[in-house]
Amino acid sequence: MSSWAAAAEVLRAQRIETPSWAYGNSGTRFKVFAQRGIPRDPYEKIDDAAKVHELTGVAPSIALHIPWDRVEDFGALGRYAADRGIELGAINPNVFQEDDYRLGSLCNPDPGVRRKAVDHLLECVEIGRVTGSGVLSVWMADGTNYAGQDNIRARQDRLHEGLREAYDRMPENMRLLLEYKFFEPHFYTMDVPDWGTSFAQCLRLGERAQVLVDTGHHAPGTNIEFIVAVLLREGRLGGFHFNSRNYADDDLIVGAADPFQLFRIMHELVSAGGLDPAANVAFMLDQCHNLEPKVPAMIRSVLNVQEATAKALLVDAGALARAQAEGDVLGANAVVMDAFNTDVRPRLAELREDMGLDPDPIAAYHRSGYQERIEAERTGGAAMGWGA
Ligand code: PSV
Ligand code: MN
Ligand code: MN
Repeated sequence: MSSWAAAAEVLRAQRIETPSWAYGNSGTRFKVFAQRGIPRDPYEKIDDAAKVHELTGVAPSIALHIPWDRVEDFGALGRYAADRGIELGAINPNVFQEDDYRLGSLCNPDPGVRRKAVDHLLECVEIGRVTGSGVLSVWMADGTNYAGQDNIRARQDRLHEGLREAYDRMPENMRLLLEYKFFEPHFYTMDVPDWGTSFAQCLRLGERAQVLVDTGHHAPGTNIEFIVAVLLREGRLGGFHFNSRNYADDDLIVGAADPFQLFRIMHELVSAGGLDPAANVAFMLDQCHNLEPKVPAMIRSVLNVQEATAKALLVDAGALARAQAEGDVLGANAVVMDAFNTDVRPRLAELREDMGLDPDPIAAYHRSGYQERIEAERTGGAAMGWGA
C-alpha cells in the first residue's frame, strides 16, 4: 500500500486497546510513586480509558485484570463502559500474586495449587462471557530458579492440562492468547519463555489458542518482526502487548525506546495483511507509567502506534516487490527507509480533523480540564494494580 487515501482508511479503522492497570499507580520494587487523580476503582479506570478514546478515536476498549478489576456486577461494568463509548476488552487472569504460587500456578507440582489456578482461569472465562470479551490473555510467572528444581517436561504437561480446561470452557467467540517472557520472576527456567513454547502449547490446544507477543519480553537483540512474520504465516499471531524496553521488561511507552523497531513490526503486519479485521490481531498496550501522568502518557502511546502504522502503510509495496525480485538489496532497503523517514504527523493531524477530532490530542487533553477535575475529585485511595 502506498497511497495516503488507502492508508487513511486503514488508520480510521485501527483499534488499540489500553490496559486498566496503566491508569493506576506503579513503580519499581524500590518505590511506587503515588500520583494525584488516580482512579479509585474500575469505573474510574474506564472513565480514563474513555477519555483516551474520545481524544484519539482509535482506543475503544480497555483490558481488565482480575482480581484488580473485580466488581460485583460485570454486566453493569460493561454497560457503564458502553455509556462512555468504549468496550471491555481482554480479560487478564492473575495467577502470580499469592503465596500459594511460590512454585508456580498451572505448572505447580501441587495438584491443589494447580486446581486453584485453573479455577481462577475458569472464573475469568465466565467474566469474559458476561462482558462479551473475545480474549482471555494468559501470562504466568511460572518457572524455576535452579537446575533440578522441578521436571521441565512434567511442568509442560501440567501447563497443557490447565490450559486445556480453560480452553474447553471458552465460548465460541473467545480466544486464548498465551504470552511468553524469557525471564523474571524466575531466572533459570520460565515455563513459557519464548514464542516457540507458546506456539507448541497453542498447537495442542486448538485454533483459538494463539501467541501473544509482548514487545518487552525478549532478550536484547531479538528480531521481533521475524517472530511476527512467522506467527502470522502460521495463523497464530493472537495479538500484541506493546511497550518499549531498553533493558528488560521496562514497560515504557511504546515507540519511545526504539521507534524503528515498532515500524519494522508494523511493516511485517501490513505486508502480511495483519491489519485486516479478518486477521483478528489484537493490538493492546501493556505499560506502566511510573513517572509521567497516566492519561496523557496513554494518549502519547496510542499516537506512537498510529504513527508507526501510518509509516508502514506508506511503504511502496510494488516498488519493494520489484526491488526484491531483482535482488536489489539497497533499493529494497531504500523503499522501506523512505517510508520510515516520512513525517506522517501533519497527515495524521488532518485525518483526525476529518474524523471530527482535535488534530493534537495531547494539547486537547491539557485544555480539557480533565486532569484538574480528577485531581480534585479522586481523593481517598487508589485502585488495585501493580502499585497495590
Ligand atoms: C509481567 O511481566 C507483565 O508485565 C506481563 O507482561 C503481563 O502481561 C502484565 O504483567 C500484566 O499481567
Ligand atoms: Mn504483557
Ligand atoms: Mn511484562
